[in-house]
Amino acid sequence: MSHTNLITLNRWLLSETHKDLAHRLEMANLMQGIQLACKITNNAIKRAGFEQLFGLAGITNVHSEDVKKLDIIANDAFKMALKSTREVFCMVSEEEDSIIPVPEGQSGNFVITFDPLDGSSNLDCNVSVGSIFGVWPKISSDKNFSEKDVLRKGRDMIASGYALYGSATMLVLTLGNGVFGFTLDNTVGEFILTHSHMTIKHKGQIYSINEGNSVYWDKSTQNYVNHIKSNEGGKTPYSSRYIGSMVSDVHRTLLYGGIFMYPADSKSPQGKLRFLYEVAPLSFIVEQAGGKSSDGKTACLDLVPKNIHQRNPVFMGSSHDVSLLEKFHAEHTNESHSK
Ligand code: AHM
Ligand code: MG
Repeated sequence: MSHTNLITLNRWLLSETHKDLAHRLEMANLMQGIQLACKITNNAIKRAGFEQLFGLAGITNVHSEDVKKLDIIANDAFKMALKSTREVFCMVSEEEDSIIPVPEGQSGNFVITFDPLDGSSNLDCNVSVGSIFGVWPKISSDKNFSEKDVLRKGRDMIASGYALYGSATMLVLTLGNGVFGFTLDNTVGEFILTHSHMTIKHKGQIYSINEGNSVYWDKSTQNYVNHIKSNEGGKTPYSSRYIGSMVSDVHRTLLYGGIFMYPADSKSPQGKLRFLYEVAPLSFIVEQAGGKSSDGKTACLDLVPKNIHQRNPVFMGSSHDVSLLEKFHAEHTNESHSK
């Protein structure tokens, strides 16, 4: 083993000095649950070929998407590992129709939203996928949760992060005080701090969007993408990279800079990605790394969802790139108003 600085995620959580001890203990305990769910999911993915875990489960979810066997394994792992921490008040999962209750006597102070296995269309061909989570403090003072505990601004989040099941397994996390990346060392079964204070470049050179949808895009998205691809005035055209797993595309954007986009278009008028467990948690990470995340006009963290599975258009990444995209959107809006 050749680590020079062995800080495990557990130790790092307990030494987060900007919070009081009680909060640190609650958060460390909650994160134990999240780490455990990520390790179970990681193992299931790595062993899927031997244990017939690839393929469909034969049911559809609330979004009318085909559910894969691994989606169910990951969802159960998150629900069980989180409930058993006794720190969770209620949960929202991409895979469940309604808010998930926690039995009385086992409930705690945090509201958790998660996408247990994001990018699952990529699973069967061995392309990187991930898990995403957001953490909010509960609002209801009594034992029963209500929608007001979950239909809230992204800015109310106190932690968020993702696990990336790639060539290495990583957990990237913010507690509102910067972004930190931990890599799973399989030899000891621990997430070890490998990426301190992750920051995103002010301007990148990569754009990431499903270009197959370009016939459905509005003029502002079309003009913006044409602009960054052009070599007018001697500028270097941006490179295109699109994995189709949001966690992987956002992780690359965080490390290399650029912009990740899933716009609204005439086929998906609200975009595709869901606010509570995809857009908001990753927007928190990107902002904490010094980048920007916007729906084209408003910072995503300032949006308030109307239902738990609400979708939102999203543009996130280097602040220069996202600001320029917003300019194209504003010009397009002004043009359509003046017609
Ligand atoms: P999923 O949570 O059901 O896997 O769907 C979300 C995924 C994102 O990871 C990714 O950015 C997007 O869907 C890709 O969608 P598309 O295939 O339309 O480009
Ligand atoms: Mg998803």
